[in-house]
Amino acid sequence: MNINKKILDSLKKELHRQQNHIELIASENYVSEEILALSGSILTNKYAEGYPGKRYYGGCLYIDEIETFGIELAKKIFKADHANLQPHSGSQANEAAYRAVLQSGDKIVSMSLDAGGHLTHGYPINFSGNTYNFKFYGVDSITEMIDYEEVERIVLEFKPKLIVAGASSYSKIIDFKKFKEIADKVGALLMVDMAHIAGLIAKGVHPSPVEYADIVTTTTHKTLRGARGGMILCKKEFAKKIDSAVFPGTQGGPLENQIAGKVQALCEVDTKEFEIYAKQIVKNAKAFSEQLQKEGLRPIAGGTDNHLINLDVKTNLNLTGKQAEIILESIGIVTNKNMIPNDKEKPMITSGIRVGTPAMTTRGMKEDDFIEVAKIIGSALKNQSSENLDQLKIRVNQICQKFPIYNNIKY
Ligand code: DSN
Repeated sequence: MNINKKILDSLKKELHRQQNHIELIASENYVSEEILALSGSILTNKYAEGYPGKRYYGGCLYIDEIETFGIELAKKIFKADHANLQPHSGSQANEAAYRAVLQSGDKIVSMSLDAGGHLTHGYPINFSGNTYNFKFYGVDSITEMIDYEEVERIVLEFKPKLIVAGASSYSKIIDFKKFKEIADKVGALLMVDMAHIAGLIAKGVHPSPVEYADIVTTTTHKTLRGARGGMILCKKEFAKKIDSAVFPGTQGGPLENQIAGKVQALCEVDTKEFEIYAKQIVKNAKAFSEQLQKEGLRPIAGGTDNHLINLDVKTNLNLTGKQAEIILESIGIVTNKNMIPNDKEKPMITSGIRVGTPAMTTRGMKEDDFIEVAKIIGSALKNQSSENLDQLKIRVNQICQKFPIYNNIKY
């Protein structure tokens, strides 16, 4: 192997970083070595525009076998009529989903970004906000949870063609049945972006949207712990439209190496071990949230039902999210600053941080370990003296050594 030295140096440092920090970014995870191998496999060489059995290129026999296997597995795991594994990302899955059922200018109701939604759910400078006409719901100012009566009021008034449920930073159960009832009142379609919670849904740890939603989009690399990319599930009647909206509507050649990594992830999801993993993610998040609250960080919506906790660091600790993120990174704990409901700070500053348990649960951490990490976080945010931070850095390092990852990888 003769990897360019500059790239190799950075790769080695990145491996060291991934092994030696506590990863709390709620949307990140550590994939298996099998998935790493497939993502970097010879499948990257192949063009396969089209779908299994109907490709624009020759030589797709084995590519077809892998993609068909994955489609069938995705349908089985999520009890879906149809699956498309080709979206390169969650954003492209959402773009294709909109394109499949909407015309430019059509009306959509979705969750606002500051309440926990996603850029592709209508943010003004994103393609979604530029192309379609969005109206947003937020969260109740007291409970900080979705107020379904308010969603219904907005939907009845705005009469959208599509409702989007799902979020990037919402810690409570989402009632998809309720969303479907609201959609039916105005004859709207329901799309669910389950990117964050797909792995929990796969194992019944969060209620599934699949029976209620016309279209379900997801990424494959968050709680699903697969190769980086997207996937779309839908009802039978939308299958053709979804497939054409992905290719040739919004994409060209599929990344078959990534698709193989998604299929391997689905094989891993389809095991008892993954069910134990998904349940542990939530148990860990609950224990983590309770201890973080004791440390003075205020969990938005009072706690968590899933894998993530959005924390207000302003009210009790008088920090911005940006400051908290920097302090924690200095001791080897990686989080991201995050808007909290009705945040007065700008998106690059924020009053909160978002943390999640999927990655460190993959490394084997249990409730007591997360309680220990919560205490370290509390101490770091309350006492930023260099003596304290140095001590905490040592404790973080001990935790990383106790829960090793990728020890077999040598670059
Ligand atoms: N960037 C992802 C997240 O962190 O939630 C959403 O796409």
